[in-house]
Amino acid sequence: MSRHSATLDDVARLAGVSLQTVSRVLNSPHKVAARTQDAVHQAMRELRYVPNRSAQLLAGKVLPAIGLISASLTFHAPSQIAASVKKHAQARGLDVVIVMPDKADHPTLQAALTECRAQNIRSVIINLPLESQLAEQLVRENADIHCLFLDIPPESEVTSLLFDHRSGCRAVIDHLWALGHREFGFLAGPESAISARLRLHAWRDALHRNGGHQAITAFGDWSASSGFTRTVEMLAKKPTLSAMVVANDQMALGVLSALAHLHRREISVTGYDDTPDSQYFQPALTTVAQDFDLLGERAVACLTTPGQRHTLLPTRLVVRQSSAPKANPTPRDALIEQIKALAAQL
Ligand code: IPT
Repeated sequence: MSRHSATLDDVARLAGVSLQTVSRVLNSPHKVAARTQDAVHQAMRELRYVPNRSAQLLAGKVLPAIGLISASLTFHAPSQIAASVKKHAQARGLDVVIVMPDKADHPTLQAALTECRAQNIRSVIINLPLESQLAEQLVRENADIHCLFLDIPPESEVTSLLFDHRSGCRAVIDHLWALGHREFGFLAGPESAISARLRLHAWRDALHRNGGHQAITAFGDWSASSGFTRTVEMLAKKPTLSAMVVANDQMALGVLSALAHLHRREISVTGYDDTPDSQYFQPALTTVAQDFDLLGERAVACLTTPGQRHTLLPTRLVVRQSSAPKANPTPRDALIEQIKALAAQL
């Protein structure tokens, strides 16, 4: 039997639609009903249809691909998000071109969008922390590209898909408060990151709402090593703190390690993200879950079938062993801690 490659005609015949519909599914899926898109993708999978990208590019066609302009994939959350976007795009017959800029300023982002345009991509997910003004400027200057933003202030006037940080942050503080904690260490993400800022403000709000005001703040860079270093510094400054509220699980990993080194395992720790590894931290991490698989699915759906402008996804507190009732120190313990703190300052 001869093994000829399936053509778009074959796909149309199997899906029971016209050739024009197939081409619309590939080039402007938002104009086609979701059921028809599914039938066409199903036929493509069955026939193992492979588009000839070079011919499409030469013909100046918009490719069945989306762009993902992402924060560094060395971080757990953006890499989970990229994996999810890839999975859900693939299920819709779409390729994903990932651009990972080293900066998030206007020229760098404009260059990333120009690169997408050069590859005939007209739908792009942007998972980089951007101020509203910059996001709005990019949308104005690239009207031919449909941009969806994942890390911008909620009030921005552009299409966004964000997690509800307020409920997650409040749940963490209320949980620790109910366990008797009153002296907090807030370990925020980098000051330039929108999500870090939002989380810090929401923790402070929730703390004040409970009538508390005892918190010291430090800023990490999302990495485990910054979690380790900041914890040592924060405890030297305030040895009596009993709970560390951390802006992501990766930094929380470093916090747990520092507390083990300092023999301060009685201090409660909470993270943020609930990446799949977090339940295997020692102790298993209490954290705020952001469902990155759902985020990827909704992001791809939003680009192929545009709907509402601002979507807020829920967050959920996951309680594990790293948060516990505040330990009541014996006077002797308290004295030892004071001596250690003094020694650390020498
Ligand atoms: C955000 C993560 O919560 C955080 O852990 C860090 O990885 C950051 O991304 C990197 O940019 S999630 C983002 C969609 C706000």
